[in-house]
Amino acid sequence: MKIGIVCYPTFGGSGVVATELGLELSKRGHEVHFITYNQPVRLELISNNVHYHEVNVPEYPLFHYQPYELALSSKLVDMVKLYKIDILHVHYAIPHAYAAYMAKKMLREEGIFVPIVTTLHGTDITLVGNHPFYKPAVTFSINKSDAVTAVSESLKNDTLRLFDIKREINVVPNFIDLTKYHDHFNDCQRSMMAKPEERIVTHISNLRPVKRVQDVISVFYNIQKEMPAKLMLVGEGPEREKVELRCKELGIYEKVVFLGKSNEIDKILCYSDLFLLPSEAESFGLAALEAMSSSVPVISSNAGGISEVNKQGVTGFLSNVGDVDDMTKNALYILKDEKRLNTFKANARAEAKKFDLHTIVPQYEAIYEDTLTKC
Ligand code: GMT
Repeated sequence: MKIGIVCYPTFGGSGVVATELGLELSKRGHEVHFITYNQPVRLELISNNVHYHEVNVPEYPLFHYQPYELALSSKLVDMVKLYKIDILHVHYAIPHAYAAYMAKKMLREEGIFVPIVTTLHGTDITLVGNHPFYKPAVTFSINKSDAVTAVSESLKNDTLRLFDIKREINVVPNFIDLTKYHDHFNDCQRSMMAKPEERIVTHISNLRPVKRVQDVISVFYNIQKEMPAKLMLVGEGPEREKVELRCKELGIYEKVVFLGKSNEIDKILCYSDLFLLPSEAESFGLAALEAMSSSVPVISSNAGGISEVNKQGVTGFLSNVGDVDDMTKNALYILKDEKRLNTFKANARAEAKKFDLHTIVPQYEAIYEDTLTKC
């Protein structure tokens, strides 16, 4: 198949999933066209089967807001015609599903039919899309998609609860390339990051308020009072400054390593002992799955779809949002006993195997085939 993928090309989970999906589809013989405003961060290799088409939005002073949806739908029309793309798979409803629908209508005028698969990722439903300013357009474009998928049961239920959806929503969970996350990395540079007796705790996110990074700091503060420990904070975002300040106030700045945005998540996770994800909302928690693939147990909140990934008492523990004391108690329970820590590590890796890309990607292929047959 010739598949057009639209996504946010940034470090966010939806862009990562879309990119990894496109790369795997190309390996499986499909021709994949990424259509987005920048080269996706995890897209390192452009090959015969993987193409990248940049959406340019010319700046015009009259516009207070540059019309990205217009530029995207025009680009989609051009690329579908030029490369004879069979199907468009858009990740994140806003504004991708809307732009794809407009492209589909324009192409229809020329006798070309291209179906649209929309994958809902989380904040496009729970935070942004639900805003009254966007809701009618989001509802419309989901209903007008030829197939809709959500990355967890929880997100599917949220979508049905918050929007008037007349389409079936298929749950296709996020996936992981297990070969990229080895539990015994050859060049795992633990000794460069911490002393042998220190436990390494890690948090990876876009440091937005929804991630509750302050809870990460509180839990880590409590942990390091009980045992030697280091915190790896990976990612950039609006909370960073406040978090740095708090670390200084608490006197733990020396124990926190701010690693910024990184393309080497696997290397950081290979020396981590525990992953913290206390989010306010999380449709899936791809970062938790990445941690588990590296044999890192997870201490998380029980928001949204996290419980579909992190299994209570098996791969880690889940607490109510904001319950820092419970998270601390659970973290110490795992970290204080070497044997127990190793059991949780092994369980985390075993559970992650359920999300192997070789199991999940064929589910998307089946949806494409089914959609093409039905339309
Ligand atoms: O977590 C974010 O803020 C980024 C966001 C995105 O759109 O990239 O992540 C969402 O999609 C990920 C991939 O499907 C999910 O793993 C995240 O749980 C989801 N984030 C939220 O629901 C807050």
